Amino acid sequence: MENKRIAESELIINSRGAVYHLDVRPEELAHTIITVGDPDRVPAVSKHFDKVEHQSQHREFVTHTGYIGNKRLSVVSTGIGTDNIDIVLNELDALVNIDFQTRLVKEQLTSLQVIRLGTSGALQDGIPVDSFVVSSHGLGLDNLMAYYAFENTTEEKQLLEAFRGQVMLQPGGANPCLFSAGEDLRKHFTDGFHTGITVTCPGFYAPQGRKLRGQLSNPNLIDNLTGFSYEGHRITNFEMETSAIYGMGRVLGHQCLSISAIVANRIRQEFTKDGAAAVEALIQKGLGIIAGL
Ligand code: R1P
Ligand code: URA
Repeated sequence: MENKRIAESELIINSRGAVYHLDVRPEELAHTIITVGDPDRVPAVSKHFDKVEHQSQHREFVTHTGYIGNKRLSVVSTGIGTDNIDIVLNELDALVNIDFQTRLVKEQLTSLQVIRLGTSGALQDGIPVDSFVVSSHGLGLDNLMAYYAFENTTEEKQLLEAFRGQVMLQPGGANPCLFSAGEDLRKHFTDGFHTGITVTCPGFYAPQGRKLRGQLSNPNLIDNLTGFSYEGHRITNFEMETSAIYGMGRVLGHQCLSISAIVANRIRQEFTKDGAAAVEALIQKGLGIIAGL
């Protein structure tokens, strides 16, 4: 493919030489990156660093870069939703794979490690609040990935076909997509984690089967998702970013993993008594593994 200069309108670099939305310069980013939804969770992660060498904030995107021992890490907040993941993953990729001087894609590409430490709602009775789930796959009920060209593996195609056969979505609704986790990362996160397919939704209320005053177009959504089963795979949880992180990782060539603290169990209709403690426990357990990667 021709390596064409990327115009100023397509990749926006500010007066500091930093990528527009994140306000981060290439040298300010580590190659192992923790993403969190909540900007306030960035200092909750970086307080465990031995040293913080960079801090920036623009809109909901807060970045801290530093070290645990010799391991250089960045923690970046994404805000909520897959539309934000489109921005964050493209800009993280640009920071390592596009030369900001020439605006050309680099000859030698870098594959980042991207690990989401988030919160989520469980869809199985046996996954209690305050436990942790590693997403074996992200199944998107939004439409971000419809805008990108990508290849699915045979296993992903089989899972998607089984999902389409078993789970009735409302007519004219989502065209589901599915991507697996980065296997090189996932193999490190087994002990003390539940594992399963994570459904990524384009909203928190009706898109996750929550009914307050608005009537649901698909009242059976939760039952259908909980009952899904294919060759030992089941759907474990709901949240709002994982499928886009995995999908963009596939498109751009990065290793991605999503891990969630379960703050709600939708089957038991229970909510954690201390969400901050659940997230802090996930951060500590996650960093213990990530620092050794
Ligand atoms: C909704 O409350 C938010 O919480 C979950 C969802 O994915 C969504 O972003 O993750 P975070 O706690 O990481 O933001
Ligand atoms: N985040 C979500 O998106 N859903 C939940 O139920 C809990 C956290």
